[in-house]
Amino acid sequence: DLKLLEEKEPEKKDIWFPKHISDLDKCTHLITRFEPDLDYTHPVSVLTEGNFFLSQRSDFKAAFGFRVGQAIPRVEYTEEENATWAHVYRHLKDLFPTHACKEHIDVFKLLEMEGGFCEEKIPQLEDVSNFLKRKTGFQLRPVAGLLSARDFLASLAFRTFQCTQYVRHGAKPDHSPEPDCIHELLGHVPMLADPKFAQFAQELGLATLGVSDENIEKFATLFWFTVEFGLCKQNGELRAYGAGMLSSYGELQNSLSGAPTVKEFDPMVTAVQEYKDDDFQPILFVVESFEDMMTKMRQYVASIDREFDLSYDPYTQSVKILDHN
Ligand code: HBI
Ligand code: FE
Repeated sequence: DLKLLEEKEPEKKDIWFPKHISDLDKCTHLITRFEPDLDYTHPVSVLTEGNFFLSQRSDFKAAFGFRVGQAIPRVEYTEEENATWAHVYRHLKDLFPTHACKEHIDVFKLLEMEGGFCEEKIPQLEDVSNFLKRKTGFQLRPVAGLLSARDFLASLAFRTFQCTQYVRHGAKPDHSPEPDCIHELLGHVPMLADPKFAQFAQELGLATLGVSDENIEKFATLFWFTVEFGLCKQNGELRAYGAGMLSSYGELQNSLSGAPTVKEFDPMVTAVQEYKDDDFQPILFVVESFEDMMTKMRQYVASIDREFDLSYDPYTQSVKILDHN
């Protein structure tokens, strides 16, 4: 049976993937209707059809022209945008002490002391990126929208987080149909400033380099149920560490309400769990600890038949391919 044979093929070396951090300039494949070569001088009404939340024209230009190593251009957010941020920030801060994991709570305090976080204004990505670099070596890179899972995951291998810079529309402050900077800043950034979590995110990224589309989909699903919607156990209680929860009042409250079915994280099972993103998550996975999550993920990664091994060299910010036939 041809299909079965194909499925057993080990991962080949001929799928292109970034080898050096500067190769991330080529990992900008958007899966929205926005393409880098699209003329962004088109009237906003054309570009934003079905994307009502897109309001910052300048951010798109910044993201399209961005090259590794450049400073992230500063954005002048409107009063309305800052008000949207303040609304979300205020409400979530009430829930964090009882719902967020310890790591998120600890880093959030630091972000307010030294990372430029405050209720009144949306922090600038450049300042936040510099904060992250000091904590874990992660950095932000501006991106114009939803990227392909392959490109998005590959950037994690280089401790780079592709981060949107625009803000959801103020008419629906509690909901964003696609990631916006409120989601990235309140949900992802605090976790990426935690050393153990940063290590997990990078290893997940490294595991995806050069794998088949089928495996990319599995890793994207693992990403979904960990980085986006993961729960952990701390002091005998459930706590949220997933950015999709930590950046949404409704989702965060719902996640610990008893409503979702909570299953034990098991990469083999989790990787093929179906999910949707149009309502509160009905199924969540819980990890015993970040160490436990890492151990299980490493076992899963080892089970994937990639034709080569990789090692990451932090001095040169590049990956080396180690052949093992
Ligand atoms: N692109 N900009 C951006 N932000 C994300 O959070 C994101 C993405 N592309 C894919 C993705 N997340 C995940 O759903 C997984 O497919 C990796
Ligand atoms: Fe996200």
